[in-house]
Amino acid sequence: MKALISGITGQDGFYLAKFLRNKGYIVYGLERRKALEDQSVKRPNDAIIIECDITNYSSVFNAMNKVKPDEVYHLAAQSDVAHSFKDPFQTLDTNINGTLNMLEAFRQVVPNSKFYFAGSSEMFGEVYESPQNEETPFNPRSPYGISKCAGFYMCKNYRIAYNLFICSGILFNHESPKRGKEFVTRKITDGIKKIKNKQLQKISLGNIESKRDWGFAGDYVEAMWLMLQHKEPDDYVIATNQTYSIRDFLKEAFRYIKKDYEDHIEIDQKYFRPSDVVLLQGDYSKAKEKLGWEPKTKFPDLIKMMMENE
Ligand code: NDP
Ligand code: GDR
Repeated sequence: MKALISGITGQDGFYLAKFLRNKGYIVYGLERRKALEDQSVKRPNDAIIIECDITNYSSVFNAMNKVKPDEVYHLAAQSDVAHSFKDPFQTLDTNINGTLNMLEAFRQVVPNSKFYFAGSSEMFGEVYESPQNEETPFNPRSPYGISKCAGFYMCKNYRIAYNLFICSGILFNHESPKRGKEFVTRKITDGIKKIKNKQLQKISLGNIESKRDWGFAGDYVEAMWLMLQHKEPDDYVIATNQTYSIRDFLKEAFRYIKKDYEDHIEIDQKYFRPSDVVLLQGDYSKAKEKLGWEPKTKFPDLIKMMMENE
């Protein structure tokens, strides 16, 4: 079996490539060109890399045609919600046109294969109900959330119109030691390491009252794969059904250096978003029932894993 992953250099690409290699897949990954080789890139060394920018259709078509994958995992995106307010144009271009390029190349080259799209709990935005499930209406609150809604509906339309095997995962926040430092959990664990090493006095943060449903990336990539093994293509919420504030995360993480978080953080307006998502909590019952998937890693275990890595 051949799998093609876009976004192989990201957190999920790392865990998914490892997971699929362990299942015996030949794994190909799309990577856009970088001027300088970045030593910190987390690319797994067991994937075959193809240079491709997903915003360029001919580049995506050529990659699809070269690999002719059995399964496509479309993870590449401008995934930083805060950044999406600063550069909505690039966010929409990458996340909407990039997804359309992937879908169209898939339809043209390997219409009998299977396609996974990385949807997001940010599509629920200002939530209409809690917990959120597959029936909860979307109400996005950022250019990023809007771009993921567009990708989600495009996938659904390709599935229905052309009878293709396309699934969207509506994944809630998932973290790991590989999480980018622009996201709040890794920013905190990295900051705590620096405080311990006396390289930093205080971590500057924005809204620490917002609540997220945090899981472990390693658990969530299995759900992506399971969706493509099911007999019918469908969309699934992947979450833990537990929600915690950033403040809860701070309290738990600071225990590892036996310090009070309140002495080591400062609130800076520059980290507040023009509009933020207040609360997310995902009901993963459908994934449990149809895919037999459940999260394995609990909130304190996730923080332990991230702190021990730091
Ligand atoms: P990351 O930000 O860690 O990785 C994003 C990946 O997309 C990187 O490999 C990046 O490459 C690549 N990429 C961005 N733009 C392009 C482009 N134009 N051409 C080719 N590649 C590009 O994200 P995650 O691994 O955390 O998330 C994976 C996917 O899941 C994303 O779509 C994200 O939006 C979505 N998601 C993530 C959740 C989470 O909590 N982690 C939750 C829900 C959805 P480069 O290294 O060059 O920047
Ligand atoms: P999110 O993750 O926006 O949920 O998107 P992020 O970690 O960026 O923010 C979570 C919450 O923390 C608040 N916050 C801060 N966030 C950041 N990044 N930096 C700070 O200093 C800070 N202070 C407070 C934010 O306001 C927010 O409320 C992630 C991404 O992986 C998306 O790609 C994915 O789709 C969603 O999760 C589900």
